[in-house]
Amino acid sequence: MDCLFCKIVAGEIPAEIVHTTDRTLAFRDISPKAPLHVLVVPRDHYANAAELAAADPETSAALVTSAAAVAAAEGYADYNLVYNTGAGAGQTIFHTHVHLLGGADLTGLVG
Ligand code: DGP
Repeated sequence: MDCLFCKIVAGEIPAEIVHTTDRTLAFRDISPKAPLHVLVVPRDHYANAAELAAADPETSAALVTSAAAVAAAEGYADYNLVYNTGAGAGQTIFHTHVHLLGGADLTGLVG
């Protein structure tokens, strides 16, 4: 399978990795949309967040706890987590990932 994030997990493509667990990898987005913009991915390949949650709820939860650990380490008490699901919603990489955004003002969008 030709998957960019599987290659980052495997160390075949470089990324600025900021946090790892046995289930997850977190690295900075190549095109940051906020002062803090990190992607947290499962080591195993699932196309989207719902597929991951159905197949492996522990790893699904681990994405959130990993994101919280990164936010805390980077000094962000407040942050947003975004899962794009489907091309129409802006998903471009079909290896599930959560966007951790800190310092972005999304309050007018969803709050
Ligand atoms: P999405 O649109 O939700 O599928 O988000 C994919 C994100 O992946 C997007 O914000 C840009 C980021 N991205 C794409 N290619 C690379 C890459 O090679 N390295 C890193 N670190 N991020 C990438």
